Amino acid sequence: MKTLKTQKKPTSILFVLLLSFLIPTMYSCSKDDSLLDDQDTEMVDDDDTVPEEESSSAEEELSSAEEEPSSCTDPIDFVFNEKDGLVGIEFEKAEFSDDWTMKNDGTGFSGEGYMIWEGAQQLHQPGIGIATFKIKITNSGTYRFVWKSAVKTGTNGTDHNDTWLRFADAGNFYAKNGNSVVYPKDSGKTPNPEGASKDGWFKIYRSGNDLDFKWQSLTYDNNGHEVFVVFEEPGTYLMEVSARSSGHGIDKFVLFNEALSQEEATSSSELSDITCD
Ligand SMILES: [Ca+2]
Repeated sequence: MKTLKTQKKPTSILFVLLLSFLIPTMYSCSKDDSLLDDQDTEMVDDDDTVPEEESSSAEEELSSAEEEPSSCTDPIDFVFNEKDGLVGIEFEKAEFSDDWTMKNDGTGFSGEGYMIWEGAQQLHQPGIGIATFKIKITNSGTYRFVWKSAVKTGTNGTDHNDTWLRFADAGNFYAKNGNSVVYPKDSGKTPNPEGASKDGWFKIYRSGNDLDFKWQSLTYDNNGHEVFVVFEEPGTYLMEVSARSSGHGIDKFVLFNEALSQEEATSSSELSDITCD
């Protein structure tokens, strides 16, 4: 019995000790929980991990936003997007080789400058010093082509005033003056213009002794025909330019649906959005 008593006594002491420990602990736990809640709330604000996730997703957004333009820095990848029947492109926005040079003297140009051919004249041979523009057409139809160019060599408006142009994959590429319609030589279509034309290329000239930049694109010698291209369905089409006259400076060009006027097309300072392949 004595032994039992002595055995019971430590147990009840332990129980009391346990209770005395548990009660305040339980109380303080619930209190601590609420404190912890408060701390957690604060820690959400201060905790690095949560904002880090936010900042990493923000970084991803930023980098993906940066990727698009950064992957779009090489002119060879540029695709120019037609909108509302209008395409407007600074001519210098292409990949140029050989003897094409960008210049920015004077005030008659827009964008970064204008391109000028400083190599040998190619009066009878298109396809030298080719530059290409990929043009994405959403609104199919017949578009007129006009560029803004200047005579930068000499003082005669009939020299150093032209460059070759071709739309090889469009549904039609022709020039028109009143009822007269002509097609490039070697395109398989007739009639063809007087003056230089070869392998589907038109010679595109400006005329007049007002040598500074102006909007004018004609073909057919001494019988100015305006230039048209037919995009029969939505898609991406290739426009090619190649050197002809040295000293012919080209600043910008527009392609506009025939429902628009040249004035409407050339007075717009809006440039076609550039995307990449
Ligand atoms: Ca320009």
